[in-house]
Amino acid sequence: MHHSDTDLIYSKAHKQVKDFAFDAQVVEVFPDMIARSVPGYNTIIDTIGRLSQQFVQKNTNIYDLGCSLGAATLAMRKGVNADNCQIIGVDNSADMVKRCKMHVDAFKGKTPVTIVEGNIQDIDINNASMVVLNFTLQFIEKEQRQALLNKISQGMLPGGLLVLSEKIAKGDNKIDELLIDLHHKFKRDNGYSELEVAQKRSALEKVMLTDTIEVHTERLTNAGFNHISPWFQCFNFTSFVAIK
Ligand code: GEK
Repeated sequence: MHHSDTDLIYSKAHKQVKDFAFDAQVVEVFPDMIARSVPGYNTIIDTIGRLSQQFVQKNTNIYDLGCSLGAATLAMRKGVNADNCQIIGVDNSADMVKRCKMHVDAFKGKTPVTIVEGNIQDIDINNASMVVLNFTLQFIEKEQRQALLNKISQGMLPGGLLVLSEKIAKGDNKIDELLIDLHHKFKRDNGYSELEVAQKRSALEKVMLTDTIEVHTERLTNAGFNHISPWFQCFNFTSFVAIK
C-alpha cells in the first residue's frame, strides 16, 4: 500500500482531540482505517455481495446508505443478477462522495450506480428490494433512528432485505469492558499505537452512540420487519439481517 494511504491521523498527540468527522483527511486513509478498525469488515462486505445475489428482485432499487467510498455498493454491483435494477449510494460527506464516484467509475458492471450527496434522513426510499446501513445508523441521533428505519421499511417491497451493521453495547459493564478491550487489542495488533487508540476513542465519543442488540431488534420490529436476526458478531460489532 502507498505510504500516504495509511491512517496516521491519531499517531501524534493532539493538544485537543476534535470530534471525528468524515473530512478530506479521513477520506484519504478510509479503506485502511476501516479495515484495521472494524473486525470482520471484509467478511461483512463480501456477505452483502452474496446477499444481493439472493435478495435483489428484478426492476427494483437498491440503497447503500452512508456509502462512504462505495465498498458495499461495489460488492452488490458484482453480486446482483436480477435485471433492470439500480443502486443508489448516499453519503452526506462531500469529500466521500467525490472519491466514491471515482471508485465506482473505475469498475464496470451491468447494474447502474448513482452516488448522491445528501442526508439519508431526507432522501426518498422506494421500490427497494435491498437496503444497506453498514455502520451508518450509529452516527444518527438516537431519537431519530426509529423514524429513519420506519421510512426505509415503508420504501421496501415484501421479501426485501435490510442489512444493518453497527458497533453495539451489551449493557453489562463487565462484558462491555471485555469487548472494548478485545477490540482495542485487535487495533493494537493491526498496528495502531496506544495513543492512536485512545485519541480515536475520544474523537468518536460524542459522534458514535451505540445501542444494544435488544434495542436494535425492537426498532426493526417496530419499523415493520418480519424476520430479524444478527448474522454476525465479533467483539462489539454486529450485523443484522431484517426481512420485510
Ligand atoms: C462501508 N458503509 O464502507 N447521511 C448520509 N451519510 C451519513 C450520515 C447522514 N446523516 N451520517 C453519517 N454518514 C460504509 C462505511 S462509515 C462507518 C460507513 C465508519 C456517513 C459518513 O459520511 C460516513 O461516510 C459513513 O456514513 C459512515 O461499508 O466510518 O465507522
